[in-house]
Amino acid sequence: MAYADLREYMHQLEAQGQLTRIQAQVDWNLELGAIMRRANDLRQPALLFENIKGYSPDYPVLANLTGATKPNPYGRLCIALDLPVDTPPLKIIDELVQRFSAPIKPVRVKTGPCKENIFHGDDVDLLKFPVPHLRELDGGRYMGTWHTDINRDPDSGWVNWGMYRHMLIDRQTLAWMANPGQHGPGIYYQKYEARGEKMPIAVVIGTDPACALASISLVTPYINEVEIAGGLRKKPVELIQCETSDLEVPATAEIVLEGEVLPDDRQPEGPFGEYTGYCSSDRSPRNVIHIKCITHRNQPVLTVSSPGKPLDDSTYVYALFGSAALSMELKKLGLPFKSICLSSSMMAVIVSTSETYPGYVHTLSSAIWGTKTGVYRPVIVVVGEDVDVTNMDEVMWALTTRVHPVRDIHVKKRAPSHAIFPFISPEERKNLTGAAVCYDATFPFEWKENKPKVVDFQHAWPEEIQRLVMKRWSEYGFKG
Ligand SMILES: Cc1cc2nc3c(=O)[nH]c(=O)nc-3n(C[C@H](O)[C@H](O)[C@H](O)COP(=O)(O)O)c2cc1C
Ligand SMILES: [Mn+2]
Repeated sequence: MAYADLREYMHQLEAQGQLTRIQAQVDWNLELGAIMRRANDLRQPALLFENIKGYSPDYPVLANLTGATKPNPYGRLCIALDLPVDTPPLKIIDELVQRFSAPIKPVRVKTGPCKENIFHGDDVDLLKFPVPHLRELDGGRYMGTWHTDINRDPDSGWVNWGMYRHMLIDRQTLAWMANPGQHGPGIYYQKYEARGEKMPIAVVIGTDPACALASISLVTPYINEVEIAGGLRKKPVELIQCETSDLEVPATAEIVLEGEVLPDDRQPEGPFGEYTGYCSSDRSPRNVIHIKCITHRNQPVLTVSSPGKPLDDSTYVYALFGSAALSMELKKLGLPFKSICLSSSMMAVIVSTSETYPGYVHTLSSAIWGTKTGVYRPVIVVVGEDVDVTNMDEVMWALTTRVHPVRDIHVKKRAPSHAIFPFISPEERKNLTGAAVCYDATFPFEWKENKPKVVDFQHAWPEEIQRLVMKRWSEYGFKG
């Protein structure tokens, strides 16, 4: 079932006991963020803040949309994707691969609820929305934390959707954390700024879940994420034209900010809590979006997420999308592997495979580091096919029992580094050089039949005994 808009998803969450309405008055300054984090840590439902200090109830905030649930942390993501709430992560990754492989083109509409209110020029006021200051460490109020940034490659038909954080600078200006390796920023730096031109951009907040999720899908360049969103929801996204540019936005969005990024225009942005679980990047001059026009629905719902230490409310979900994208890239290269999963903090890639030739682990890890999704993953762990890449107990067991400290730790010096990596030195942070490591947690190829034998139910008894025991399980008196 495709959700027509954010509100349908909200209603579905509520119907499944996955939405809490908070009617008590809450301060947007730190209190809201603290409630979000604690509710997430306690695996509480998504939160609809209906009474924010200094704001009318007509301006609610929806938080923890994909926050961790129990017992399956991915329960709300499952609802967003219309999957059974107990779908395990590897099944979700498989489903994502299938839906990414079946993109659906959008359709155009002439009218839509996102145009219920339209403000131009001096009437543009971002402060009319209850934008939260989430954590004390954050450099300001963040208005883009669960949204879609839309920009167009001027030389081709490519329209990119990405989610890049925005700090509020003033009532008409947002900062833009535009990391050069990302697609939207890449289009800007390589095309618009290089030519001294300003770039139209639309910041779309509060869409049906597929649109926000497509914006973090990590798919390869020249793919229009709007088609990925169509594939995710199994129905075309309805797009409507912006008021001040030829960009198109989802017609049912809650809030649309239409703006421009000017060349060589920077203002201080950050710091902000990040997916690594730390606040590592400095306050630095970053790109700026000048908002020319706001359109919004009546009673617009502002969506908010708060990245941080795993499991946070959003980036551990982002890891599954990265896993699906990476899996597709390795399959395209014809490299055999069983499963792949980015760890929840996105710093590690865990991949299971059986070695097809001596040194295959190097082929696989080099290929991962050669993709956009893999380039900034400083840790790769290669495990045998018997290890579940999503089960950290099993991964740790393989790491501590199969990695020979001298033979199996392969360090890549001066690997590309992201400014937000917590472990790099101040010098490395300046140069954006760091290091990466591949842990080969497989036994050497040449050991062949002499590999140590695993002692668990599947490996330590003959199959007929396993079958017999499973068949007679209830006869022994077991209930589960
Ligand atoms: C909550 C959240 C915040 C994010 N913020 C940023 C950001 O500020 N800058 C950035 O480059 N990527 C950020 N990302 C990651 C990108 O959205 C993600 O890499 C996406 O694939 C980018 O789109 P692109 O591949 O089309 O560039 C964020 C992801 C999430 C889930
Ligand atoms: Mn992209």
